[in-house]
Amino acid sequence: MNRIIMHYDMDAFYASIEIRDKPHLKGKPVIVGRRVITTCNYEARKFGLHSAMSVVTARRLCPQGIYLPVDKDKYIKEAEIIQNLILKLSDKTEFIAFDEGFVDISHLKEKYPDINHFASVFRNRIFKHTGLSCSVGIGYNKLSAKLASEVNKPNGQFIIKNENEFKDYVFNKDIKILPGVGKKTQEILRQKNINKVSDLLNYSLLHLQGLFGHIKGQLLYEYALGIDTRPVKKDHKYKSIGNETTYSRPITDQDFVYQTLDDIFTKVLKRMEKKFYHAKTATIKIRYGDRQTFTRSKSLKIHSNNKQDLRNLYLDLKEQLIIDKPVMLAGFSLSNLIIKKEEQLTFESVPKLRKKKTILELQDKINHYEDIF
Ligand code: TTP
Ligand code: MG
Repeated sequence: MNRIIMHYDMDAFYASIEIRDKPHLKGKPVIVGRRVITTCNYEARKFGLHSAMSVVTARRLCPQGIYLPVDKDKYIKEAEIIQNLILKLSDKTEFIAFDEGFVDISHLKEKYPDINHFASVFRNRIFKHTGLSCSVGIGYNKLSAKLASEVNKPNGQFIIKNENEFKDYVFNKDIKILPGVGKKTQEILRQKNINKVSDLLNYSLLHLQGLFGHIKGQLLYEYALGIDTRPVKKDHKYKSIGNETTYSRPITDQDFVYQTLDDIFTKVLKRMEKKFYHAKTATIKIRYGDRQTFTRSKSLKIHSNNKQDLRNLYLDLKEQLIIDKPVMLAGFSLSNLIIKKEEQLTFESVPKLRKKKTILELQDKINHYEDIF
């Protein structure tokens, strides 16, 4: 393999954290989410439960399940621990979700000639540090790595070494296995009798481009052949810091909604400070009872961590809110973030800051790979 790419994905991430912290839940169906399921463990999935299902339906299918609220702050902290561990292995990492990412491990070829062994070492190491299991796929590009990590999920690993192995594993699978093939694309493909990945190759590149446009048509054609030249992008920046509250009943009291937003704003600001972030853009979001969503964003000219700047931005957005019907959800976020650490350092504050190494700081600092893996 020229490139060796690993894709990792934590198993039933939020639910696994809850079970780790409440060991008496082990072996029971555990569901995380309030109105809809955010995630559930594999025991709960046996009852047909899955993310995005309403909790009302879930309770009907699995009344004996343990239903827990979402504790996002806790999960974010856990994600940071995992990401920091992975950054010790390679800084060529791309975190595509809280619990999932690609790592270019080509440089480890000599140290770990047996890739299967490496995958076990990696998974054991994550488990040792966090008490959580993950699934790993290793491939010759991002596509093969991502598909490989699904094969033996949960708590498993799989390797796709080259295009021939890709063909063996992927050709007979349903087209929905390919990234970018959502419901709409599937509909168009199935009308053309393209159901399996190999069926895509009954059509020419030009034909697929005619159906899906130049870029997507080419992508589908290449994916079907196992070709994927996308690099692992080093993008460790959190895209935003924010929070949303979903009410258990529709709220008509405007002041109550304002209070929720004020609370969220205060918390967001605290997290910003903790991480030495400077933000440029603020976004406010309301979802009404009729599922209509109202969002407004506003940006500063330059990044800032000045509380008053950010508060003014927030107040401007709050003024634009129209609360003329019941509200189901209220949210606020700061995005367009950068990290700046030129805060006045006193001698006393230095050791304290050192402890607060974040992913972003590590990204800048790691120029050698620790020998922990
Ligand atoms: P996933 O990796 O999609 O799911 P998972 O880790 O729970 O389960 P799996 O074993 O299949 O990987 O998502 C990671 C976490 O992100 C998940 O624990 C909950 C959260 N999440 C959401 O907040 N919203 C969503 O729509 C989904 C799918 C997940
Ligand atoms: Mg996962």
